[in-house]
Amino acid sequence: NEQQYLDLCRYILEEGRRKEDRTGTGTISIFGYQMRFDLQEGFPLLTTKRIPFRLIVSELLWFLKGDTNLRYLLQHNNHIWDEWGFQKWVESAEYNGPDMTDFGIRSQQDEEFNKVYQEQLAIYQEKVLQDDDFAQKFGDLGNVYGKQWRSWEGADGEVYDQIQYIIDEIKRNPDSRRLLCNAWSASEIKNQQLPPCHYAFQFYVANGKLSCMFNMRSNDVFLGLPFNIASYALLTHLIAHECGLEVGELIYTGADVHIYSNHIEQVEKQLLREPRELPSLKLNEQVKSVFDFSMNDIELVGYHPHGPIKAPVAV
Ligand code: THF
Repeated sequence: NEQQYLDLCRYILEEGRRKEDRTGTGTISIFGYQMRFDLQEGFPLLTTKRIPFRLIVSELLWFLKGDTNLRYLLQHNNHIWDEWGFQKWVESAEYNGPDMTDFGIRSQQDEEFNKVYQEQLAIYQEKVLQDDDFAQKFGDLGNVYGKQWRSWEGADGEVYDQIQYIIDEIKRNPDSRRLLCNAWSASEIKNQQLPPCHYAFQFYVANGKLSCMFNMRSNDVFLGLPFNIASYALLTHLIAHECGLEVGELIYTGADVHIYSNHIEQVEKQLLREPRELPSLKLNEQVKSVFDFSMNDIELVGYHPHGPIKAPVAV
């Protein structure tokens, strides 16, 4: 199971081509890759480095609420999206603090600047948490995942809940080939702080088991991919739970699959480690609806990973 992830890392290190990217960091990249995880073998969370599972849970619950505002994530001590909200704030006309141009790159290269940046980021986080108006204006990432999943605005002016449709349809017509959610909207790109990386996913029911395939246009293999695999595995478990199904396979399809040039040492370090037994997932049996789960209803059992490996995120 986990070996597939390590094989992908090795393959990119060997075959990847150097490519510059939007963030200015530089990557080595391949195009087109697929992996299959049998969810019956255990929950696919990496054991060769510690992944903070609670961040995956709170991010998925945030998507499922249809929320696109950072406030919920900050309330749950989840900071994986902070940089994108902060970027919106410092690029706005109302920001008049110290210059934050290219803060992602500069904070890694210039220690003096990093201090000022950390101060500004802390002020921003505090305002999103405390100030309702500020949070509405600058804490929102635009029409990102939560919005597209739960309240897609159709050209007909109607609002569509794609997740509710999938759940209803699985119960009504499990053989359907339309159990699909699409987050990519040509007309919304300009309103999104970051256009969706995992842009579509589809479910499939056979032999009483629910499988899921998700597609990524662009994938940060060291930081993002372990989160993405675990997140879609969790979503598959939640929907299977509500629909009275077992879990089947999780299938990943990636397009531009890359390792950032400042993650290579970390990947090499991780490749020296032996995978351990996978954990398993325990859901609170009392909760039925996918939309009623909270943090305490979702528990990981038997997770004994190697230590964490830190790396900077490219913005
Ligand atoms: N942009 C980039 N460059 N990489 C991504 O993975 C990424 N994401 C989301 C949006 N844009 C992206 C955000 N998801 C981490 C994990 C997932 C993220 C962003 C950051 C991260 O830093 N993880 C750390 C732990 C962080 C912590 O403890 O707070 C780790 O070590 O795993 C792709 O979905």
